[in-house]
Amino acid sequence: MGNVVLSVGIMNEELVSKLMNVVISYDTEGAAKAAQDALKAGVDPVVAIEEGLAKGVRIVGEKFGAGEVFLPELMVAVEAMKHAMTILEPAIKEGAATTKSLGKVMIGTIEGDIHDIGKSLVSAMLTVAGFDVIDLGSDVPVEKFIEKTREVKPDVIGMSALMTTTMLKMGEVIKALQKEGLRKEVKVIVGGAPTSEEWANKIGADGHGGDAMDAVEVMKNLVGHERQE
Ligand code: B1M
Repeated sequence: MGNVVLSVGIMNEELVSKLMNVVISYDTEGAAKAAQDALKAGVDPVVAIEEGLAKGVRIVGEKFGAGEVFLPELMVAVEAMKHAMTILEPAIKEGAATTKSLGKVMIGTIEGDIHDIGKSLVSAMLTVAGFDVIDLGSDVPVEKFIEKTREVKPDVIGMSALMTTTMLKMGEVIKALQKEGLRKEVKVIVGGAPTSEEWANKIGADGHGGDAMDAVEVMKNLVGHERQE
């Protein structure tokens, strides 16, 4: 019995590695099949994304940062990831909670920044957890966050930034919320690779999410809904 469990575990590990490898090897054609195989074998789609696809894209990203690969290659790696995501993301959303909404979250990647993969994963996980999510997309101007806050009246605003240059805009949104008298009505959480707990404190945000799972827990705490299990 123990052996059976172990072999299933190993098979899953192989399928997750396969997902990392389709990205690293720019295999856009094999990506959807690798995602389907993983789902068929019962791999959690969030694990498939975080431990497979995202790991692969970060490895290519490191090579890009080191000048070993160039933007067109990074873009093909992203394309492979996105092919697989079209299979995995709906599988995440199938598990969405149908009970009473935990609250309204408005989320977007900050102005000047087009990185939206992590933000979309956070959106999907929040939907699954039972939040109503208004996703503003990427490259969202400071003014749009303000305008939409007035219109949508979210409980929480989530901002994502992947670049050290664009993360500065997060502070501008918070200042603008203060200036417009909206800050007290809404909680603010920030996330994305260059951000941190310290950064969140520095700019006066209410919380920081390290990854998609963490973001869900932080949001639940912010709106006063601890997980009831
Ligand atoms: Co770009 N890029 N990129 N890129 N890219 C980075 C960020 C970089 C670190 C790569 C590097 O140099 N090593 C670097 C930034 C350097 C810096 O800031 N100092 C960089 C650069 C420089 C650029 C360009 C400027 C390159 C160029 O044009 N010369 C350009 C930027 C254009 C722009 O935005 N104006 C650019 C373009 C691109 C692509 C288009 C090719 C593509 C983006 C495609 C897309 O998103 N649609 C891309 C990619 C893929 C990356 C890397 C490789 C991977 C990002 C990613 O998708 N990760 C990235 C390197 C890296 O991050 N290591 C890099 C997978 C994703 C699941 O993880 O986004 O971290 P992540 O999200 C996580 C957490 O961060 C967290 O949860 C998510 C899930 O666990 N999280 C939140 C994210 N948002 C959150 C919000 C929350 C809570 C948690 O609450 C609200």
